[in-house]
Amino acid sequence: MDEDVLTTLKLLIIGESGVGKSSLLLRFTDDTFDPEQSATIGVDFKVKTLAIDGNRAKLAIWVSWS
Ligand SMILES: Nc1nc2c(ncn2[C@@H]2O[C@H](COP(=O)(O)OP(=O)(O)O)[C@@H](O)[C@H]2O)c(=O)[nH]1
Ligand SMILES: [Mg+2]
Repeated sequence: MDEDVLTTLKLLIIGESGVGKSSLLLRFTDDTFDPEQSATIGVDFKVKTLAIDGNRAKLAIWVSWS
């Protein structure tokens, strides 16, 4: 629930194409890896909420290229 969230942080993962940005994001948010994931279908945005010392922080994570 959003009212329980202490803060929302926006993160941007930047790097050259094919270095594993989308895979890193998918592993972090869903703990999965899809070896068939194509560049066009690749995940570019995910939200994950973490609990740290009893505080909930919402992470909004984008992927872009340099
Ligand atoms: N072996 C291996 N392949 C990976 C790993 N991470 C990503 N890949 C592969 O590297 C390619 C590029 O990954 P992708 O996440 O699409 O990179 P992006 O273009 O930076 O988003 C894909 O074929 C992935 O399956 C990894 O940790 N190990
Ligand atoms: Mg990608």
